[in-house]
Order: sequence, then structure tokens, then C-alpha cells
Amino acid sequence: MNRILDVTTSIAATLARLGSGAQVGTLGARPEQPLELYEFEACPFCRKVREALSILDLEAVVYPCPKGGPRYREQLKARGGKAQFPYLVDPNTGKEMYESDDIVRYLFAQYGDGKVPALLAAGPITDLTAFLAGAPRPGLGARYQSANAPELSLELYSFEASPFCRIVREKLCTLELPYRLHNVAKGSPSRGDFVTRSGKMMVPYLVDQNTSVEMFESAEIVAYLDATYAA
Ligand SMILES: N[C@@H](CCC(=O)N[C@@H](CS)C(=O)NCC(=O)O)C(=O)O
Repeated sequence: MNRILDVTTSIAATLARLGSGAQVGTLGARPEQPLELYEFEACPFCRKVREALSILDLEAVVYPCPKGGPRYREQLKARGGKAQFPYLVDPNTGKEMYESDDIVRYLFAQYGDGKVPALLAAGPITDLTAFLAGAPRPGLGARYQSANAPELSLELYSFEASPFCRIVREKLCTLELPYRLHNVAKGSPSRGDFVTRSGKMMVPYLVDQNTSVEMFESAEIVAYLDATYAA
């Protein structure tokens, strides 16, 4: 896709959700271990959960489940009983669940102040706008593209409302590449450590321990992922 169109449609996705997931909210208890999320980028219900993770400044291991993907869809079916997304695993409490609204409520109760922000608590309006967020980018982050699985999970510094991060997440999803998601939305206490590591406050930032690569720039990250993992 032409770069200007790529970025413009990704900005439209953020605008459809009025920037939800750009800013950290009130934080509560912090988990010791990262959460785990089975999802795919184009799924509107999964977006709601990713926004909650950004607002609550939570880390997660993301298992992308694009349609036709051979690995994590099967893993989830064996684990939860059905291929329905999102599915959250919290190893800190032993809780595992389907249903985006239940997951969002659980996250704010467990790791926030118990109050779900209005943009995530508006029922059908939340669902409609989450659906509209995907409309400008039809099919992207939805279907599996044949890829070689990495030995180690990748890492992505990101926040949900960043249009540039979405472009990278779509590619990670399409290639079914698992990654540790480090959320660094505005106001995140993790930003200081991130800047110390990367040299500046900019996302997306990809870390690939399989190749010792660390890089900024969404278009370059997408090209790197295709060159390294696409079959
Ligand atoms: N009410 C559920 C709806 C979840 C749902 O319908 N997810 C779709 C993806 S957007 C799904 O899992 N489809 C099965 C598939 O993709 O194979 C929720 O809010 O979590």
C-alpha cells in the first residue's frame, strides 16, 4: 500500500475510537507476570482489550491468531474450547476468559480503579466505533500469511492509539509472530526505562532477540519482518 494511504487510514482507525488507548489512566495493583492475550488485529473486540491494556499500562504476551493461522488458533481451541477472540489469560490470578466486555471489566477491577472509561463502557457504541476503526483498513491484520516461526518471541514497544504501531501490529499478526507487548502510552511510568534503552521516546520500537535487531520506523519494521519471517 502507498505509504500516505497506509498512514492516513491508520490515523482514521485511531480517530474512530477518539484516541482511546493514547493515555494512561488511573493505575491500580501491578501484575508480577505479563498477561497473555489471544487476538487478531482486525478484530474490533480485541481492540477494546488492547486499548484497556494501554490505558492500564499492562504488559502482555500477544499470541496473534489470524484466520488460517496454524499455531495459536489451534492452541486456543485446545485451551479454551473454541476459536473466539479475544481470550485473556492472567497467570497472576489463574483467571482465563473470553468476551471482551468481561475482560475489560476484569482488567480495570484488577489493575485499575475499578471504573471502566466511558469510551470502553458505551456498549453498542463502543463496539460500533471499534468496528469502524477497522473499516479503513479492510483485511489487514486478519488473514495468515505463510511465515517461519521465530525461536524467541519478539518485543514491541507500542500503544494502541498510535497509527504507526497499528501498521506493525498488523504485520506481526499476519505472520503469526508472538510478541511481548510493552505499552508505553502517554503518562506511562515505563517511558523513562524505554528512553534509556532506545535513546528516544518514539514508537513503534521492535526488539528481535533472534537476530539482535532493535529498530524504530514502522515501514522499516514491516519490511524487516517480511524479509526475516515471511515464507
Ligand atoms: N462477544 C464477543 C465477540 C467476540 C467475537 O465475535 N470475535 C470474533 C472475531 S472479531 C471471533 O472470534 N471470530 C471467530 C474467528 O475469527 O474465527 C466479545 O466481545 O469478545
